[in-house]
Amino acid sequence: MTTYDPQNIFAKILRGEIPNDTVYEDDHVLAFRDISPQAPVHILVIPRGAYISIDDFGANASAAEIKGFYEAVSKIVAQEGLTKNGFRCIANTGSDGGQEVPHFHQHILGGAPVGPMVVKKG
Ligand code: DGP
Repeated sequence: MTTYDPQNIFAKILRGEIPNDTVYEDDHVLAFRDISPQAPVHILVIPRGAYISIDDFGANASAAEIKGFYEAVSKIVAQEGLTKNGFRCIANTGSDGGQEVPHFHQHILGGAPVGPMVVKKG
């Protein structure tokens, strides 16, 4: 398994080395607006712990971290007014999943219909 790169951009954001537009934070997570939004609301939720991907997080995070992460997601979607019409959560993972930043992050997209889940190729 690849080792965590502490120089990835979200690690730098967590350390306060790069500014971000924070929408929520607590002991377990930081959530901020995506720099390149793909929907009217596009938020990234990241754990404070050093986890590369959703499978790394699920396998290696503590129960408190996992519970805290998903409790935060629920708070954020309520805070952003997304519970009435819905939203989409995406965790791109690895090269086939199109993951660009190797620190687990969950995208929350909403505020308008977000379109088909996957655009088929070929
Ligand atoms: P992914 O492809 O799932 O790894 O998505 C990475 C997302 O991170 C992408 O939508 C753009 C966003 N992003 C990259 N660099 C920054 C940054 O410095 N600040 C913020 N707010 N978002 C970033």
